[in-house]
Amino acid sequence: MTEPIRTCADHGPFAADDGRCPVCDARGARFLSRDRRRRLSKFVSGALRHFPDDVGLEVDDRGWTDYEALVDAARRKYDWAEPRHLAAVIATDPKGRFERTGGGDGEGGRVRAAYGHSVDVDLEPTDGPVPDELYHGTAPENLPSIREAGLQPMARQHVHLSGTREAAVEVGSRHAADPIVLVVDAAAMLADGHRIAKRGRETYTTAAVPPTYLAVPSSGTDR
Ligand code: HQG
Repeated sequence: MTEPIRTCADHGPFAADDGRCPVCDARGARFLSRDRRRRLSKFVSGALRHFPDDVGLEVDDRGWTDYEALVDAARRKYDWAEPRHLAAVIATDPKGRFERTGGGDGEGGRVRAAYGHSVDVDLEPTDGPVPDELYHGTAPENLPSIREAGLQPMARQHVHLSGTREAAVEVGSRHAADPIVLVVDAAAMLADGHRIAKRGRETYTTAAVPPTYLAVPSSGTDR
């Protein structure tokens, strides 16, 4: 569940379920409601991953866009959106969805989505450690096709995998009330020369997962 963003006088914006600054434990002041945080985050994700052109952004081949241009685009969409709100949404994202370079609290620098793109970008490889086992949450109705073709990127550029079962259940529940978790033999994929990159805090991407690396339940109820 998305927490509202609060701000600490000494340590700036944070999101925590107890409303207390993770650094000094002071009670934070209200900064951005849960609903506005969710709306801004969805807008930024969509703009950077899927429809930069539609909102007047230019994304380079590494996925970066001008931070100020993103602020302008957000303000065109939501008249209440201030630069400091956008900065806080980016900085406190729980999944590390966004990367920002340069610039400070409200201004300057560049920003990109760490993963999830459907637009054609070429993110540099990462050398973060990859666990031996990864997970993918999906809808039961996708199983026959996944058994046949493996995991395909579908509308995105890459297949997205999770580091934990719990995270995969959450991803899958975007697609179905009764999601299925598939186990991916990441160690075998790497040993065979497939590339897997860690992106954001808990997401791993790869070009595709052939069926041989997948443990797929035999039916939707067999979990
Ligand atoms: C399925 C979120 C039939 C696949 C998440 C999934 C993730 C197949 C759907 C990120 C298939 C695509 C991406 C095949 C794959 N036959 N169905 N051969 N291969 N599929 O939304 O992984 O919160 O594009 O199982 O956390 O659900 O937005 O991918 O159900 O990291 O930051 O096709 O988005 O991140 O759906 O989610 P999606 P996803 P954020």
